Order: sequence, then structure tokens, then C-alpha cells
Amino acid sequence: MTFPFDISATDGRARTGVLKTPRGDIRTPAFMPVGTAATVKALTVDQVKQTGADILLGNTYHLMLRPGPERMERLGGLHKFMGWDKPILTDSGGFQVMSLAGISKVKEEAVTFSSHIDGSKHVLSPERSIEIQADRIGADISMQLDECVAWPAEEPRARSGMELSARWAKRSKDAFGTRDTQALFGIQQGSTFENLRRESSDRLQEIGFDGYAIGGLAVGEGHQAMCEVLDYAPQMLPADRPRYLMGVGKPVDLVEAVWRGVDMFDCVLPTRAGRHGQAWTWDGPINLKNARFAEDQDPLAPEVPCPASTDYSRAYLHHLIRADEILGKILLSWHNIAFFQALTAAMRTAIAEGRFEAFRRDFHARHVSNG
Ligand code: PRF
Repeated sequence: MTFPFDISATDGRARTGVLKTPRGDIRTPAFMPVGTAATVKALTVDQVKQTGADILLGNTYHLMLRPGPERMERLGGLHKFMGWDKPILTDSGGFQVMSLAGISKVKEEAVTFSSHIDGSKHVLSPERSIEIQADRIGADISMQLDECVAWPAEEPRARSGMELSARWAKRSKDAFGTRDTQALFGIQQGSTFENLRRESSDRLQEIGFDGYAIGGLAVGEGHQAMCEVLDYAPQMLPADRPRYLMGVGKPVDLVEAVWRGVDMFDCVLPTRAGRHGQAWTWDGPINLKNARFAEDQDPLAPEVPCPASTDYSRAYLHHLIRADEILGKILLSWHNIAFFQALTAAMRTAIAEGRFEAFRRDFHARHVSNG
């Protein structure tokens, strides 16, 4: 049994629908706030819920190092541990090993790495990643272990990463088996090579997954090059299953990816930017640290429903950020997550009403021209 995915409307390549899970519906296009270490940084789960988020992302890499998978299981799994009863998707760990761990080594059997916390050595195989995600953490959606090749890559290197990811896809699926209440997504790789993306998606579909992710993008290639890959990559994946673009992105990246047929996203941008004083709005990003806000009594962005936007002045937020007050980080993280949820909600409505092309044009005129 796979999670039903009901696409209620399409508009060009853009789609809107609902991915139904036992822990609740995920409305697509969906943005998943990142809860790396069993918390969406600076926010309570109740605050995250108030932004309209249907699903969170957790990270195998961080949780296996701390508090550790076996302890997590003894504590009843991640949902109970962090007090979030809606769906959770976990990333498989390989990408975080590449970007965070000390010395790491990728071999056919597994990836070996040293912890960025205490230098201790760890081994992560496709089978162990599935065990941690599905059995110890209790993720609703698990991701296969993959190898994300750094950009830029020559074709032979991009091919070897794609082929290893395809072999790990099969091992991940065999380890996962078939489950009634949990899903497994495969991950397309292949860097910026269309032939490799094609071969990757063919091999994934032969194995069969509940959903399909596009990995290996937003790794330095830039918005233009990413859009060129998205001109073909989503179309290679099954139309009747959710498509998830991993680790993306800025609001304009989301709009352009939805335009090209992507359904799901995750990114640290809203929370990370919030902690650094950056607020994302319909008129583009603004940095509250800027001296021009010191005596600005206007609300931050009255269209975004959250306390930072409606209850306080820009001058107050400027002061909090300048003074490095913890409330500034909380309010701006909350605001940014609320804006990303407002953005995906607006895209869902525009697609349902058959006016996504106009929405995209207006978004560029208002948001991107200010970005
Ligand atoms: N693979 C996995 N997680 C990821 C990525 C990937 O390629 C990316 C790339 N943007 C972000 N997170 N497993």
C-alpha cells in the first residue's frame, strides 16, 4: 500500500493535490520546514503548526549522532520525542555526511565518516539508513541513501555517483520491503547531464518507489542551470507520484520548480536567514539589521499571518536583531516559515484556479525585481 496522491488540478506542468498519509494530509505544492536536530530551530511545534506546515523534515545524520537511533526508539520515536504528530520525512544521511562530517569515505558497501561533534567514527549503509529512518526514528517518509556528486562534475564522475545511487536505491528498497503506514522515496541523480538523469529515473522506476526526489541540484550550479535541468528532470519521473526537489530553495526557485512540475521542497533558508535578521516577503528579502529600519514604525509584512508581521514594528525587530536578542531570531524564523507556507498556499490556489502563469508573472514583477 502506497500513500494515495490525489492531483486535483494541473495548470501547464504545475500540479496541486494532496498526499494522504496516516498522520495527515500533505497539501502540494508543499514546503517542509527543516527540523534537523528534532527541532525547527527557534520554534515550538505549536508555532510551526500555526504557520500551516503539514510535514517536517528530519535528518538521519544528526539524529544518529545525537541522541542516537536506539535511544530515539526507546523514547518512542521522533514524533513523540519532539511532540509533532503530523508527518515527518527524513533525509537518508549521505548528503549531510558530504557537507558536514569530517573525513568521509564512500565505498560500495557503505559510507564511513567521522562525526562533526566529537570525531567518533560511524558507518552508514543503505540498509542501516532505512533501519534508522523507518524503524528507530519512525519516519512517515524515508529517503534512499544516495551519493550527491559535488558541482561541477565531469560526466564520468557524475555517472559513477548516479550508478552508485541506483544500486543503493535497490538495496534501500529491499531493506524497506513493503509497509502499510510508511513510504519510501527514491532519489534521481546525474548532475546536469540529461542522459544520466534519464537513466537514473528509469532505474528508479524499475525498482518502484512511493515518490521520487530530484537530488544533486542547488549545489552551486546557480538558478539558471538548475532551471535548465528542471526543464526535463521532473518529466522523467512518474506523473502520478509526488516529486520532491531536495534542499531547495529561495522563493523564486520554488515558483520556477513548481512551474516545471515539482510538488515538494525543503530548505533551511527560512530558519537560517531568520536567525541572521533576513526576512522574506512578497516584495523580496529585506535585512532588518539595515540602519534604514531603525525608526521604521511600519509592520514587517502585514500580509503574512504571524506575530513578527502583525504585532511589532520594523524598528523593534531591527533593535532585537542588532542587540542579538533571542526573540528576534524567534520572530523572524516564524515569519519566514509563515511566508514560505503562504507562498506554497498561494501557488496551490493559483494552480487550482488555472492562473499559475499570471501568478508567476506577478511574482517575478513584485518579488524578484526587489530581490
Ligand atoms: N541528496 C540527499 N539529500 C539532499 C540532496 C541530495 O542530493 C540535496 C541536494 N540539493 C539536498 N539534500 N539525500
